[in-house]
Amino acid sequence: MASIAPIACEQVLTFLSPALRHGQGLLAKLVRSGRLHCVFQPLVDLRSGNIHAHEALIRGPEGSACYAPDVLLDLARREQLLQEFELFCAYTALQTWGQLGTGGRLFVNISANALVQALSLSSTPRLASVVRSWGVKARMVVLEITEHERVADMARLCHAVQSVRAAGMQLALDDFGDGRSSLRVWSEIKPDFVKIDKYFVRDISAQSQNWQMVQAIKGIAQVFGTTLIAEGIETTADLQAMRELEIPYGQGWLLGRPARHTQRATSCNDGQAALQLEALAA
Ligand SMILES: [Ca+2]
Repeated sequence: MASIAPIACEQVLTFLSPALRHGQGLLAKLVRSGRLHCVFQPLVDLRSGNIHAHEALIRGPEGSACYAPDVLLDLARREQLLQEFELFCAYTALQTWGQLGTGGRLFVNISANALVQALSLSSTPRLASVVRSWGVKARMVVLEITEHERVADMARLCHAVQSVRAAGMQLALDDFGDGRSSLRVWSEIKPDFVKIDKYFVRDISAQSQNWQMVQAIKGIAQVFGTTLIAEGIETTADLQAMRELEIPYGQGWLLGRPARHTQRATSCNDGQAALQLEALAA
């Protein structure tokens, strides 16, 4: 499948800053050339084996040094385009999802600061109508809040969160427990989902302390009424542990790698291909 067509890229760029539209750095040029694309990684219901949603991830040109998202984010920082680039990635994810037409739930990454900026650039009704115009239902969108930097203004973030909910979208807190995703943000924005950082999930059966940490996170989730998602499930032992801990959703290479198309994951039920693509047609 081709990358985002240049004409579609133009549509996304009209929402963004002149700095990204006219910048002369490598990242700004990559963005304008339409050479970035999205891949989608499944999030799986660990009880039923159905695919619950996909997370959109940005990628640079294949085979280039700019393929990995961390490299792209570093370039964006150096060109002082970080928040603009994040918004470009979020819009690109939504637009690509609309083009795919699978209709399932989509998790889209965005930092707290970029979210605040997005809602200062565009009103909530306008954002909602743009998402609709790309063929994506707002109620099928979950914004994953990341914290690349400490949240500068919690009051503005809470206001932005209210706007997101008013537009019909849900919220998730990304990478909880990695040191950048804080309990304060959890308690302030009360996300629908919290993603437990892979640090606590990988090889958990050999790490009794991590087992206790995940149990503690479950306790917090019960207080706030939050649904948990385990990141980084890479082995059947990790999967078994998450099921024993009754974590409802999971993500990781065992369950499905990022791909340009939505896909069937194969390892949820001990190797049986039990995942149902019909789950995408929510
Ligand atoms: Ca994420």
